[in-house]
Amino acid sequence: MANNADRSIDIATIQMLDKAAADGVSTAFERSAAMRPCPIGGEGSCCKLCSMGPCRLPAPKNRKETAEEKDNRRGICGATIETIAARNFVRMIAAGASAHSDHGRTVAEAFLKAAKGEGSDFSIVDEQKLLQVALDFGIDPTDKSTQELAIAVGEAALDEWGKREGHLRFLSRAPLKRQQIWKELNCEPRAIDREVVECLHRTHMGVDLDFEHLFQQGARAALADGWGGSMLATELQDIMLGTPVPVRGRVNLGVIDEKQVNIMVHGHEPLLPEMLVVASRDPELLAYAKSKGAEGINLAGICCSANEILMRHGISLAGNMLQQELAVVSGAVEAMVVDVQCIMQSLPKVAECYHTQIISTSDKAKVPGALHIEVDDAAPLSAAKKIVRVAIDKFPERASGKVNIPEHSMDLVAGFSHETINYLLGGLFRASYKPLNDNIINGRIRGVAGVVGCTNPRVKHDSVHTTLVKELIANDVLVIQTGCAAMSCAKLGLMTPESASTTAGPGLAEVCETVGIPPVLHMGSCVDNSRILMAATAMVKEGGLGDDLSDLPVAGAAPEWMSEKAISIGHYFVASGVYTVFGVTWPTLGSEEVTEWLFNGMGELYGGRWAFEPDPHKMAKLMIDHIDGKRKALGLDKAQERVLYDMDMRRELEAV
Ligand code: NFS
Ligand code: SF4
Repeated sequence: MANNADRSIDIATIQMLDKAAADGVSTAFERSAAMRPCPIGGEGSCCKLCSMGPCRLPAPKNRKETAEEKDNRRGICGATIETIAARNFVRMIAAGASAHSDHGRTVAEAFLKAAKGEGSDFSIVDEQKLLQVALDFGIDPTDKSTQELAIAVGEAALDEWGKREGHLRFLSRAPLKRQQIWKELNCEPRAIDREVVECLHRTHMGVDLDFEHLFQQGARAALADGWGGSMLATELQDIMLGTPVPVRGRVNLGVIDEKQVNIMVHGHEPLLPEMLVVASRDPELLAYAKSKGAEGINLAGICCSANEILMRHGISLAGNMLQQELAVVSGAVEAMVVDVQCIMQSLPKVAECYHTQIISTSDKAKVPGALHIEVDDAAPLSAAKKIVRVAIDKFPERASGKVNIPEHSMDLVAGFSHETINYLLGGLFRASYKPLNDNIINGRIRGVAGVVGCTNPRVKHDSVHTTLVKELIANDVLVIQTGCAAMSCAKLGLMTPESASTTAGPGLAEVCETVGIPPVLHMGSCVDNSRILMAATAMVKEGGLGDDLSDLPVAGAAPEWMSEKAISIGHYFVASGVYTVFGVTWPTLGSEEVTEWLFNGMGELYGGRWAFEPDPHKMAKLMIDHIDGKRKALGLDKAQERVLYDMDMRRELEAV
């Protein structure tokens, strides 16, 4: 049997993996050890787009192929390895962009209902942001009531998915030079749905057969995600649910409470989770929980649903993607409520071993073996109450002999929206990015890195994220995070302001201590990567760091990525001018030419480029070298030594 300590650096995870083994429960960790990834598909050399194939085109192993051999390496239709690898990649972008954007659409529909007052549980909470979005949309707010403005914004927002003319409205938020680059490359997204559809059309058998031209459409769809679907999701959620401000919370499986009814919310769209927050505090339901012998109702989250309610309410994070099965394995979870994305089909199977009820809630996603309680996205409170009731009814079924909750959990501070960073650094009355820019210019902060994305059992859980991030902050790079990556680092204590003095380099630590922020900032869920775009744009607009996103001393990474959404995110960062490094594996390695284009050629056009490096130390070096290169180009290159995060420093951190 594999040693579970080799599978994760997280004590709570290892403890639950041991329990799963003892309980005879299979987990993704174990299945991943048993499943050898297909090497041909893994490198993007397999095409299954038509029934003349599937065609497999692996390069010869252990030797360089001749030019003639390579030219003959073709699918039945004659497709080259470049076309096949690029088509596969662009389809990943399309799927990822559609996931984020369809989430955005759900939010926009609920937003318009709320604006119209059509029996919605939601209302307009952040009027300042409503006004900002209206102005960015070119809507004149004069003589409009809040309701009229919200309706105008909601209708304009929904048009972004299918309008017939023009380009996405939020593109105008980007620095002018970036907008010019997009225009010259003819990759400005027109309407969100259209770009995804065009990806699928152009990658259909026998359509766009020029790989560089395929990537132009890939960029359009990815930008339609970052500056479209994701940004719309974030902004409309903020207007309806509140823009996050710093909030304390806790993270890891230890937040499951033996004495309470435990409800895990898992998935992505925040509308139902918001209402579960309300329902879990409902006096009637609390009394009902007590009548069943529980002390209360404990709501906690997995994946991005968790990040959303953490950011706005300080609700605890139970864990990241790979911990979803393990929460159930604790034996103390009454219900796991899922909607869309990153839901493992194994959950009902794991739940069979305990008393946990898996509840699916989205009209888009059913899970065999789960109880389906469909939620009307405009009025989810009654569904939320029904769900909480189901969970409470499960409490008496809990078998105490099967309960073993990890003790481990950690404090964190989250809620760093782009607006919050503005206020924190500049003060409420003169909100500004100037202090951040100044500290980058004077070298206290070397640069900024966005470290985002999933967890993946192909690498040691949480270890690539945390090793990379520790090395970055030790080198005075301020780290901003979203998604599952954020939870990996939070679990290690890197998201407390106190951690700055022991983990950050002297310059970064000084800034963090002065402002009272952690060296690693939690910016939210994966659609909230759009907050990172806005923060980077604000840095450009503040001045002193160049006139485009590609001039900034910043870099991005998804060290443990697994989902197609991560590829879409990476591609919109690259197409926005950001150097972006992925770990685990790289899906175009089957074509040297395509890979070379993404890693270098793309940089000449877009100013941003991809890189692949699974080793976190080397990844840190790539990112820091890139940041230093940008500093040099800006004339900010005072010599700085790279600090390697050594064992002593690591022990010191683990001791806190
Ligand atoms: Ni992002 Fe969020 Fe996590 Fe990856 Fe899945 S939860 S949208 S895709 S696994 S970071
Ligand atoms: Fe093979 Fe071409 Fe069909 Fe792909 S599209 S499966 S390469 S024949």
